Amino acid sequence: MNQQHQSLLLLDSAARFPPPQGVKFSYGTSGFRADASILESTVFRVGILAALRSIKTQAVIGLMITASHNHVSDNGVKIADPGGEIMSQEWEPFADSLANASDPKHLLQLIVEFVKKENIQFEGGRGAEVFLGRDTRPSGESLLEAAKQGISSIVGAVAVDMGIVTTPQLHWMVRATNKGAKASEQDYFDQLISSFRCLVDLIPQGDQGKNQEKLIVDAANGVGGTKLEVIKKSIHGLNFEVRNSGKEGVLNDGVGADFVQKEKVTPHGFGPADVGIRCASLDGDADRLVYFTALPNCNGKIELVDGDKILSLFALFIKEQLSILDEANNEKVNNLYQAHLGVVQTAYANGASTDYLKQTGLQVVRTPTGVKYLHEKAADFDIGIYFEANGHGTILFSSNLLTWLDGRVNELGSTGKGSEQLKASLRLLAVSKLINQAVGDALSGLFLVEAILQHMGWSIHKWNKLYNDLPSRQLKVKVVDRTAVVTANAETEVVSPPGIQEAINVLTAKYPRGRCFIRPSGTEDVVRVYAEASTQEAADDLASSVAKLTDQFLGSH
Ligand code: NG1
Ligand code: ZN
Repeated sequence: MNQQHQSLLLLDSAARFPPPQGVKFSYGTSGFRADASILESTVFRVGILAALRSIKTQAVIGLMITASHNHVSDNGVKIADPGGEIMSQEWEPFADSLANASDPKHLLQLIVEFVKKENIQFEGGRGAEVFLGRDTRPSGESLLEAAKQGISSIVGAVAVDMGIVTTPQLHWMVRATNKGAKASEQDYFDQLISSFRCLVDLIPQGDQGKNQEKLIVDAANGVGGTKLEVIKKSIHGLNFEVRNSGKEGVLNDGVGADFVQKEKVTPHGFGPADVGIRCASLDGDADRLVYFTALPNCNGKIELVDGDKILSLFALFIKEQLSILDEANNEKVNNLYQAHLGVVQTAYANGASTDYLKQTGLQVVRTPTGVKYLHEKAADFDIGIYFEANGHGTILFSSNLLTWLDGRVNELGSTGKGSEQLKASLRLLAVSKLINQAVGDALSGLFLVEAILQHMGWSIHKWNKLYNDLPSRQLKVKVVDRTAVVTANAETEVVSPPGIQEAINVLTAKYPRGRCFIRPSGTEDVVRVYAEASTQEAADDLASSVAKLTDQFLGSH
């Protein structure tokens, strides 16, 4: 390639996307997020980054335009790596410096240096290919155009527009394409529907068809609603209704998983007629899922079934299947495989859920907040289940285990023996196909929850009684510089500024079952305070006194 031509192309296109003055962008917990009106230059530059990453990895890369559960006037952009997982942290500093480069010349210089440092080879290999997706935000259209311009300012790079998709769909498409599998949206739907069917067909005789009461899904007026309507046309064995599907009503405004989880009240569009019914909420880009049921005579108050409880349900089901296989292991010594099952949580997981999981004998690991940490840790297990309390999570299966399960199915299927083991193997394989292996996915999570509830013959009430959540409270504190808060030990301890952790400890010790921590948000310019205790009043009290403390130490605006 002609280097001069490439440089001129970059300079020329970058000049059309000047960065806003006085704004500092940071590739946070989930990419860049800001008010949509100031994001064009950032999205353009992430387009360049995506193309470079595609050349470097010699694979298809994803670029998703979404601000998830945030306000409709916000938007954001993030990258999906070749396996569909979120972008490697190694490239985050480059993303930050690209987004903050002051002018085209500076931008070009950064790119030239980085290409050299990373030894990105423009010649010889395949050209860059980037899949683009966006959620339903009106600003998505022009930001998508900016991304396309960024991509095409790398010579030979190709952008493929996947249209309006959920975040997990785009990640799934990238992963499937790079694995050489079928990767269209219809293929995604087909895989989801057929693996759900498989799980329902494997429900023990007698329990089939139980728990068939209607499910109502609040789709946050986002992209998940439209997709669910499509699935509804072809899925059997599930009776559900979609509300807040986005035809009217504002995205994430009084609706959706984030609202329901934080406010603990029913979303708009739900009323007294829905009391007691099993309900689910997605967030705006359908990568978070929570369940709830409205309480009688309580003005919209709900019983919340959060990500921790979804995790617990998944863990129980998988553990049950593994113990069926373990029994077989005991009989057939020559076919041993000790599958290592682990669950991964963050400090936001309700303390009662962690206790419960440990009591059932599961290995529980804690990581800092952020999908990148959870996902990475979960990948260490044969089956790693991770969830954030807010409803983002999935189950990862190791390829070793999947190969072993395939072998079991072939063997057991041909001898016709061991039908329980055969069923358990088939169930695990179906879960691995149903649940998104790239990233947390509200749609696949929802169908797995529904299949397991049918399998167990459980109502949402029975499920919710697995354990009782400890009351908790989350607060945000605006400070001058949130990066002044430095944490350790999976964000449960503050190491800087000095003295604050000791003060938090003193306050926390006053409350029975008290637990409290603060950390800088990766997606908002705030410090978050989390507190839990044996009563709601105590949790509220603890949270507000630690918020005050944070304000004293870090100074408010
Ligand atoms: P930050 O803003 O870093 O707390 C929030 C969520 C994360 C994760 C990201 C991505 C909480 C407390 N934090 O991150 O769990 O979901 O957004 O959207 O819910
Ligand atoms: Zn989301």
